Amino acid sequence: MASGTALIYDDEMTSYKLLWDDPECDIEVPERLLSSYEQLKHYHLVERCIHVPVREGTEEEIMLVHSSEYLEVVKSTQTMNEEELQRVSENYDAVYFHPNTYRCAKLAVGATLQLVDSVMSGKVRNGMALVRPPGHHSQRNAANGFCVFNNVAIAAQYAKRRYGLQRILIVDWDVHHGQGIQYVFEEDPSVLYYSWHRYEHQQFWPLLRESDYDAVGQGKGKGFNLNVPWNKVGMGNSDYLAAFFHVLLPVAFEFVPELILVSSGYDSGIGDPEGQMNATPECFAHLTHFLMQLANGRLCAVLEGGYHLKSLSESVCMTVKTLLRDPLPQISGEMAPCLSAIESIQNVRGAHKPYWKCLMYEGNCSSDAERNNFFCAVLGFILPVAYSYQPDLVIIVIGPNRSLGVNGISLLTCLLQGLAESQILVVIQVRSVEVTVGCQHPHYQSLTRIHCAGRYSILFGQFPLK
Ligand code: X5A
Ligand code: ZN
Repeated sequence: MASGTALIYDDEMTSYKLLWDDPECDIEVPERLLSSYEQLKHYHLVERCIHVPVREGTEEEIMLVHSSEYLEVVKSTQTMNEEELQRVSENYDAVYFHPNTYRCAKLAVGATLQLVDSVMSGKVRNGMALVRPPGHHSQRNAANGFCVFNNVAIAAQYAKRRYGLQRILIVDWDVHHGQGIQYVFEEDPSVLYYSWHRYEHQQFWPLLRESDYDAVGQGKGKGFNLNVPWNKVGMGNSDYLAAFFHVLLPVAFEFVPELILVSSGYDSGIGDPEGQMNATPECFAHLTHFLMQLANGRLCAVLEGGYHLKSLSESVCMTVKTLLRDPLPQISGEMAPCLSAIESIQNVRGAHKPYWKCLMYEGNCSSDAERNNFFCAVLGFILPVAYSYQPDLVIIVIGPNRSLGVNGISLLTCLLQGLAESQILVVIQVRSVEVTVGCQHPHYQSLTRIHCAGRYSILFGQFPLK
């Protein structure tokens, strides 16, 4: 299996900026990329990644999502003067154009496709593309919300065509609703789109009715659009984890994606002026870690928003560090989700009940297959309890009458690896399943078996399970 993490960045994507006064757009600055890359260098993460060069996306690739008419409009901005640029920008909501915008937008598409190719060809296991302009708001015929071409939507269409993929998961953890992505895949059951977003009962930009939890997809795509609208600001680590445990992860494990694209915006992080949320950079490590357990680890993170330079760059580092499989940092703070978050989560689960087995039998797991039972217990109970307890050590005991196979034990252990800074101890019945377990603790690293008592032995060793 492929190993290694791709990092895609080119400073040419810092070559455009806002040229006039516009208080709505002035947060989208070149320093967003520069400071993220600087911070990656600071933590020596750049040198641990595999550098993949950017390229321009071709017109054909851009037209996987956009119309030729719109492409021509964007192209025409290359040679415009400031006054003309301002006039084109006014045709769209929260957008500015610069003479270099078109070139950078093509590079952002190309960078994203280079990342998909690196992962799909097996050159790397996963990776991140640091791009500007972002993409998830842009639409077939329109730029929107700082976005020009829909990098992630184009990447999903491209991956379907080029690699014949049948199931792609898009996780949009940016604080805004990626309505552009929703529109492209609304009727498409081969792309599962998940977005959480500041909503405030439709009082927050982009102020759309269709960002609510009841937009579940249309036609054949019913059930493949998951919106978690946040109706209050101040959502934090526990709210985001609860949305993962109770909405995204159960559905994603049932969906069985072949590739994950992350619309990786960090305006959902603490300090961001747009989001007004509280999730700390460590939270993004855990979100990344959970997604890495799907699609054979094939994950492409593509930058979207993020406007607090420090919060943004620390969160980018957490994401890349996790992709590189470093031990996870402990997650801090109150671990109970707030009432408003619980309400949103219950609403999405209710709206999606008809489409997903994992949501069908609430509180009654016994009626379906073993597999469903297992996810039900792990995501609905074990992980939430474990995360709220914040242990220093995790001990997994597997009893004699279990129905779990080695894959289940392996997944359970992987999902619990975000706890106790990856110090995990597995107690397992002798002679039933051969398991080796990883432990980052310096005392245990070299040990393979430290204790054998009665019917159980305690094993330590290299991770992951073989
Ligand atoms: C990519 C992104 C936000 C636009 C906000 C406009 N766009 N008020 O975060
Ligand atoms: Zn955003």
